Amino acid sequence: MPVIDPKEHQFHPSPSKPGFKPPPGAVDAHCHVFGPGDVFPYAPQRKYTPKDAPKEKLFALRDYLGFQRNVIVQATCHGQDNRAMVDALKASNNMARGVASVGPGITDAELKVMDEAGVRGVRFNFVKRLVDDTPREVYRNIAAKIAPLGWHVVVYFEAADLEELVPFLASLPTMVIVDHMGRPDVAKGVDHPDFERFLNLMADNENVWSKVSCPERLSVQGPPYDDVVPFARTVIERFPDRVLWGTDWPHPNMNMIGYVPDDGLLVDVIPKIAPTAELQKKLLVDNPMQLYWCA
Ligand code: 0GY
Repeated sequence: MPVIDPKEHQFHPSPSKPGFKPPPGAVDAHCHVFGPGDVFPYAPQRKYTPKDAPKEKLFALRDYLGFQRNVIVQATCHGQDNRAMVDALKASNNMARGVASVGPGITDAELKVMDEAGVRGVRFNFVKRLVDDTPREVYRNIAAKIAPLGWHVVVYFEAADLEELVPFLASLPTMVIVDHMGRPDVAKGVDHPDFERFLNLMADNENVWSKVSCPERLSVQGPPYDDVVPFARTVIERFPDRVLWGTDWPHPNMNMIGYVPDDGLLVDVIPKIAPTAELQKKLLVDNPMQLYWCA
C-alpha cells in the first residue's frame, strides 16, 4: 500500500472501502473541518497550520465510509473562531452536531446562537503542544455557563497528566467526554497503572464518557493498529453505554507519525474493539444519538 506523505496531503486522497459496514444511522463522533483558509482564516495563535479540509470533503467521506452523521469538533488551529465548524453544521441538513472552543467572555446570547446551529459542547484542551495553558477557574466558569443548555465538556489530555486533572474533571457539573481514551501509552500495556487510573475515572464518575478513537495516534505498530485494540475493547466492554467512536478526519499533526491514515482501515478496527452487533450499535448509533440528537 503506498505511503501518503503528510507534507503533501492533509488527508488520504483515496481511502480504501472498509470491509466493516457500520449499522444504519452510524455517527462519526470525532472529526474536524479546516478552513478553507481564505474563507475561514486559521487562528494567529495556532500551533500548526493545516492544509484545507472543507466540509464538502468531510460529508463525502461520511457517505463513502457508510456513516450518516458527524460530530465536528473545533480544532485548535481555528482557535476560538468557530465559524468554519458552525458553517459546516448549517450545511449538514441536521446531520452534524458541533463542539466549540470558547473563551471566558462568551455570552449567553452567543451560546444560544451556537446551540441553534447544533453545537452541543465545548472542548477543554490540556495538550501542551496544541494550546497555551488556561487557568482552571476560566474552564470552571465556562462549564457553569454551558451547563444550563444541557451541553457537555469534551476534554483532551495525555495519560501522564490525568492524575493531576482528576479532581478538576470530577468537579465538572456536566457530562464529560474524554478524547481518545485519555491518550494511553500503549507500549506500557493495558494493565499499566496509568490506564487503570483512566478506567477508574470512568468507574468513579458516571458522567464521564470516552471516545475510543485515534488508533493511528496511539499505535506504536501502525496499521492495522492491533496494539491499540485491547485498550479500546476494555473501555467498550466495561462501559458500553458511555463510548463514542470517530475517524478524527482530517487527522491533524500526522507529520509526527509520518504517514496519512487510510480512513477505511480505521473503520475496520471497529469490529475488533466492539465485536458484537449490539456493542457496535451502542458505540456508533445509540450513544452518540443520545448525547447529540436527543434535544
Ligand atoms: C485531534 C488531535 C489533535 C489535534 C487537535 O484540536 C486539535 O488541533 O485535536 C492532535 O494533534 O493530537 O483530536 O484532532
